[in-house]
Amino acid sequence: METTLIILKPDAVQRGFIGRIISRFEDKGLQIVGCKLMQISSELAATHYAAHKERPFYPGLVKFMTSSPVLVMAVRGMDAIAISRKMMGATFGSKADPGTIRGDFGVSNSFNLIHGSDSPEAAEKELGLFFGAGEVLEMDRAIEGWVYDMSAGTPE
Ligand code: IDP
Ligand code: MG
Repeated sequence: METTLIILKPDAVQRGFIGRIISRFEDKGLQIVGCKLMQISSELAATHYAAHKERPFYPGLVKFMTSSPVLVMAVRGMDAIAISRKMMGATFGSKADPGTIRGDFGVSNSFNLIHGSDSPEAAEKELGLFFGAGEVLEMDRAIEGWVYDMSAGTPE
């Protein structure tokens, strides 16, 4: 099982898409194991997006991400990282396929609604940045055996 960091960016929160976007993850069978509304500080935005520091869009990105509260989620499931990235769609709203979150809810290339970790290493690091001890929970789901085929003992 993988756990990934999802951020519903300020545009998603302001536009009232929290419920609809969370529903997509729940509908897919992924499990929400951490969730909170928070205001990202400039320091946290800088650390989170350090890889983009030299890019021309970086100052605008930090300004955007700190402009209004975000909803951060820890999302768990088999292949949760790749599945979430597919559900998000391509980076630019103008290019993202219909059926994806970015493709269905936006047209902007910078206000693109959602962040998702892009690798297991990034997920571990980013979950540590946004969640404190005890904020990502271990919890059994009663429906687990219907979300996954558990007949061989492991999720399939
Ligand atoms: P990702 O969010 O799909 O992983 P990245 O390339 O990691 O995309 O970029 C991080 C974020 O920076 C994007 O989600 C978007 O908000 C912003 N961004 C990326 N490229 C551009 C650009 O060319 N113009 C404006 N904003 C951009
Ligand atoms: Mg990225």
